[in-house]
Amino acid sequence: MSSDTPKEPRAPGLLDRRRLLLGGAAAGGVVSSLALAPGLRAAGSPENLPPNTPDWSVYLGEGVDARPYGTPSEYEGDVVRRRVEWLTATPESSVNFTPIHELDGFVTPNGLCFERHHGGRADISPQDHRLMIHGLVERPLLFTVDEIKRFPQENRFYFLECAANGGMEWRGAQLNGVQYTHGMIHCVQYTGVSLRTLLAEAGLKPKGSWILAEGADSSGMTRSIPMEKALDDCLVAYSMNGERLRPEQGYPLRLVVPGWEGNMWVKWLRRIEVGDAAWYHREETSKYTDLLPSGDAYKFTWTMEAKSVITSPSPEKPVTTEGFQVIKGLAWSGAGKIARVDVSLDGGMNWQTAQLHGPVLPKCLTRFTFDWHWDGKPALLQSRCVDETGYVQPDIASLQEVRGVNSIYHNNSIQTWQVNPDGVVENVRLG
Ligand SMILES: Nc1nc2c(c(=O)[nH]1)N[C@H]1C(S)=C(S)[C@@H](COP(=O)(O)O)O[C@H]1N2
Ligand SMILES: [Mo]
Repeated sequence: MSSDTPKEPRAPGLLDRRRLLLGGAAAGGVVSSLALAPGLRAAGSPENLPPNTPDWSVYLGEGVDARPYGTPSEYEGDVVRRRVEWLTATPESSVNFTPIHELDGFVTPNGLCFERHHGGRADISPQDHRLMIHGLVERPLLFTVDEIKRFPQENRFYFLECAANGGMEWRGAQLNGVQYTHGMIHCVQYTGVSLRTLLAEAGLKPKGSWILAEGADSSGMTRSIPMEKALDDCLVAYSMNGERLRPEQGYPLRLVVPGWEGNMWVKWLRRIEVGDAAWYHREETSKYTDLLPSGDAYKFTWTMEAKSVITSPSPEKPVTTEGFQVIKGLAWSGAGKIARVDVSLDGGMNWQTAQLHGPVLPKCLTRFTFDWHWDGKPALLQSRCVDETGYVQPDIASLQEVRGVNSIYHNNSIQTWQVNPDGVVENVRLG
């Protein structure tokens, strides 16, 4: 037996609490001007804490008839989509953002999927909706929604990213929150019928080389898609995450164009016209273009190239204590699977490999984490992903070399978060 005097038992494990920062009254940390997470702000009611017995352990809860359709805990009320008021003139032709800093895993809950509408949300009765397929086909067809559901079914996970995600960040750090810099993205499991099956039903004529997809909303949005993609992996979807599409996401039918910019994923889909190359050039179509420094523009940039971001710590998720932290983030590529994610703690001088949390699926969000011991010193957090084609997520300087600073779309550059000694996290641009 040791003759040593017994020591104070040391708390085992990772979370040995050292200097508590934000929100810790005992900590002596600098209190940030940022809103604290609700859990930290509200100190809670001491009568609910051990050794006392809280009410919920004493009284019966509500019965199973109280909530026929469930909603999140009332204590998660901050986990909502948000919009930036000055960004667009009206809320009908606008966008809101997914709170990606609050989510785990890779699936976006249906009620939190960002919305992008050009003419507001259409609320469509499925009985009053039809999908027409016509143009260069043998048999023009008009489908009811129920008829679409009778076709062989596909179930696949995909991310959808608006090409404008990060568009405000081209010239410099703009929006101090990952919800706003990266939140025009969601990832759900779609159920639907392969577009190839529907086109075969109508009988494609050999000259058909494009499709034009049109929505039934007030913007009547149309997008042209090359036939090769239409016959590859596109879906006409009627469900997301197991339930019917939400009205915001195109109920009762939406086009799914895996890996390609969100604008092509026509919601409230009512018409698909098959055309040839000459037809395509006559047709008024909507597309996003990428302005180049020369004044020329890329007419077609379809694939959403590999991108990643650290979602916590982030401006909304400050570091609250020194010591062990899990850095969490998301990576995705419209070209396939994510192969690797690296994390830098010093603004890109040194990189270490993060852990990927499966399933790692093609054209899908991939969750990564990186274990970090924060010593309380300033840090510059970055993530950089590589996809299965070998494509490496670029830094903003390399993107600007090609695209200049007047672009809006397709900014997939590396994001930097600066962690200050008080734990506050800020969106910064290096260099
Ligand atoms: N009919 C129709 N489809 C549409 C749009 C629209 O305004 N009307 N917006 C497009 C754009 S720009 C994007 S980014 C995605 C957004 O999909 P979401 O609202 O499900 O996030 O839908 C696309 N499909
Ligand atoms: Mo978009």
